Amino acid sequence: MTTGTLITVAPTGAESAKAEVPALPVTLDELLLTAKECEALGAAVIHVHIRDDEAKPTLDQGRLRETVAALRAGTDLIVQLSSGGAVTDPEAARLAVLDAGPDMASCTMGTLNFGDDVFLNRWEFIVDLHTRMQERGIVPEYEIFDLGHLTALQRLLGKYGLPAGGHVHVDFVMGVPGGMSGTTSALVAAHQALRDLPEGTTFSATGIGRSTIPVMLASLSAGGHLRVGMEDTVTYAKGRPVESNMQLVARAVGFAQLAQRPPLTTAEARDLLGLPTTGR
Ligand code: KMH
Ligand code: ZN
Repeated sequence: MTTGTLITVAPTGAESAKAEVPALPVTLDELLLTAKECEALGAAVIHVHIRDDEAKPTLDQGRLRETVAALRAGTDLIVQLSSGGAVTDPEAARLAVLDAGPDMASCTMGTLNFGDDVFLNRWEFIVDLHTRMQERGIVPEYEIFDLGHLTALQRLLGKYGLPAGGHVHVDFVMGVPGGMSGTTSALVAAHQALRDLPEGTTFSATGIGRSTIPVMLASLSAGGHLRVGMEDTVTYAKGRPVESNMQLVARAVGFAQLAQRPPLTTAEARDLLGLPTTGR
């Protein structure tokens, strides 16, 4: 049965510079305001990267904890911290993200070229992330940048068991130079490959840059969920910079409603993802 649509907002990311994208939320106040407004529009999950006082990406433990606490106090959103960080972040700092006690954390399922950089995700590192999340009751979102990442996920679950909560949720991140393309045919291929994962596995999809709209439409039509936000897209339409994350969430909500799959509430999203009914 097709359900409503889980909408995740990824408001900041690690790649865009505040100087080039002034609307990017980089301070805790900006992030919290964005979170509240996106929740009011229909987002249920927030995928969080944080910045330092110079607006540079950071995995500072104090800031991460403060951010989780502020989002919990100010919203009902499911808080998903990025364990991917920036391509320059060391593995130890990426693992330590879990110490901030989020509801969820991302877990990228393999190494890939990432534009001109390399996003390194060694097998042993993936195993560490997965098993530590199991031990701590943190629900992973497995980030799938390429088809082979689904094969790696099948291997991971076969060897180390299901994630906390017992439900498997993946996110297809499409259109990164070095990963799968942001096209309907790539989404169909990834969707078909889910057959090899546990029954009931759910997926979201996001298309980087101009692939955002084709990926959204393809995901909705295939029964998938949506991730949108300025981490992935800073241009709303040709020649029009994104004004705010709310603009992107509002568009996703409109598309979901057109598909007669309205946004899931945070309570419904918790149920779907195998999270406890209320936050920590
Ligand atoms: N910033 C990318 C290198 C994640 O959040 O887990 C990694 C990324 C994936 O954004
Ligand atoms: Zn991210």
